[in-house]
Amino acid sequence: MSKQSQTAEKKQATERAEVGRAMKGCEILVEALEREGVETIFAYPGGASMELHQALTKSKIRTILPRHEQGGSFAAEGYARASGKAGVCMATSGPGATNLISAIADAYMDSIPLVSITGQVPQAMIGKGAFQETDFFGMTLPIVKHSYLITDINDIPRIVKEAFYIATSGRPGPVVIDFPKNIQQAKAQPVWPREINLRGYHPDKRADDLVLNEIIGLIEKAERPVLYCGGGIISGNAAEELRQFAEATQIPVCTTIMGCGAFPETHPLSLRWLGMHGTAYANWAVSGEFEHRKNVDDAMVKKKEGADLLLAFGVRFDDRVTGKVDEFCKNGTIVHIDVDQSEHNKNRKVQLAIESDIKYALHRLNEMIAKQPVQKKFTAWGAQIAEWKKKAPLHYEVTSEVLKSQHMKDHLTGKESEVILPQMVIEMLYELTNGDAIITTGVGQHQMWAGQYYKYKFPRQFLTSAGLGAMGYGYPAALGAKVACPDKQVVDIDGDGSFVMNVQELATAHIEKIAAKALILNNQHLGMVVQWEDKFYEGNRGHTFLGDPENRHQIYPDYVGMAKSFNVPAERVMFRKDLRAALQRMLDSKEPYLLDVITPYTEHVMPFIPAGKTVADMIY
Ligand SMILES: Cc1ncc(C[n+]2csc(CCOP(=O)(O)OP(=O)(O)O)c2C)c(N)n1
Ligand SMILES: [Mg+2]
Repeated sequence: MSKQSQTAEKKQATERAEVGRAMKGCEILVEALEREGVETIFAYPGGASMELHQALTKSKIRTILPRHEQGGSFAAEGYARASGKAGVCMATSGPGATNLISAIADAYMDSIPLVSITGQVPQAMIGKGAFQETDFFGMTLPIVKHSYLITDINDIPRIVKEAFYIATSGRPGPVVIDFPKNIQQAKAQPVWPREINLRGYHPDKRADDLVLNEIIGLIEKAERPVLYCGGGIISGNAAEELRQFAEATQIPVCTTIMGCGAFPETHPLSLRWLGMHGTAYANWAVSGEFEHRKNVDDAMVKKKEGADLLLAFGVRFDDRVTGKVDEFCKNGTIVHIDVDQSEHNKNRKVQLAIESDIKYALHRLNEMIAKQPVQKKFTAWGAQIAEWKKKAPLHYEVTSEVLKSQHMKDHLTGKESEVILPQMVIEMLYELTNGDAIITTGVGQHQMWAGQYYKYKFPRQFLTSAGLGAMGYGYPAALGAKVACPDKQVVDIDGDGSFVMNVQELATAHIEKIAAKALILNNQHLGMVVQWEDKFYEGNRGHTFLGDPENRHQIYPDYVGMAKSFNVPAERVMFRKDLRAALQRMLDSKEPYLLDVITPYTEHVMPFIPAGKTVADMIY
């Protein structure tokens, strides 16, 4: 473009823009947030961001004060995951900003639209080692979709508009806006742009009909097709299109953990989720059934073929899903549709890679199929899957391991039949909530059981830190989800280790009247690490006990006492006979509530494919 026409275009854009009254930089930023439709911000103040808080006090935006920036930023993510809108968090420079890093990394891994605003020291102090100065722009570069350091007050309206557009469009992700204090205090007349023009960023990708036709051709030729769907279906709002497509073609659907709820898990075509702790039948359907081998050096002996066509939609072949990637769907043709081209052939080489918005691709496929229905019937394949489902359902029982455990000796002598297994709690919660609650989790065994024993029926129902696996995510995320969906029952199914990492957010819940529930599956251990110790280190405990070693009879710490000190009602359950009524009291509560359920630490999450191993190494 010539310089002349560039100037003409700029002039035109300015003419189209709206000019506001003179205000301070901090006020411009807050008005820009309002213009983006932001209703809630999770923000913790400090020297470099108090100007922004002053501006927020005059805004209609609801400012929620978390008790730790990590809690605030996880809450913003929970809000984003539950609502589909961008979550917004804010912190001061230095330690406030660094406390946001886990959530930014989490949003990056799980493709969550998160806008993080940080105060920065005045421009003249940048690079001088000023009090509470960190190079937040530099520090977050590898974990953002995009970032800005504001250097000119006149850029604020454009930057905020771009930030929200980038965070929410295409493959969503986190955007950082670092905001020096002197610009917050300066004054200018904002120019509000009506549109944005980002050179080189065209997120609206659409597959062409030719390639979509090829998919239909592959389906007609296949004998054993499987849909493998991820979080992209949810962020792309394509769940309805997926259901139509699966029903029209009768192709069974497995999802990733990120994809839980993308396809109703109560549907006959659902294989639930696959991978390390996924269902045996989902893993077999994708990679085939093998004789279980005790030794990884033994040959893999195949019993039944898996998928000959894998339709990987909005999914990224994460290692917790694929295990040893060469053995993942080894003999199948793989079609990968993703809006982010950089995922194509990254972890797994595929035969057909298509860059497209998944909602568009599925919508168009459905139109084509409506005109010309798929002729192929997958009757034999359906029967094979039904057989696998029957052979290896998710299951649990009170094992002799549990009965012999220290847990029983410490707490249940003479009342052995009253022991509560974690899986029972989740199944009961599923029943009592009719499967309609929004569930958040910490990270560990409880997270996997929450995925297995609660069946997810709709998108944005299961909010979990999947790619990053950040303990402490559950309760703050539940607060964010409850703010986004006040009419929904929101329950954080948490571990004792994970919950205590952000326990301070009980204060936020009480003060802000956010009735999110915390259901702690308290095994007094870092259960998931214990499971690996049992499996790979002969049960040698490497700092995985969370209780008081000098008094094992006492549950430690006292979560009920802790909750009560925050004025959050709470109770503890040890015996099975008390569980149902206690869960009901928790669900009936109109305010936040903590239920501490004591469970044995001896349970292992099953099925289990050890990291980097194959479906032949699966225990189920
Ligand atoms: C912030 C963070 N630190 C450490 C880990 C490693 N880790 C993964 S699961 C786990 C145990 C979690 O214990 P708890 O929350 O009690 O859940 P449980 O497995 O007992 O259900 C640990 C330590 C992690 N995922 N995140
Ligand atoms: Mg635990």
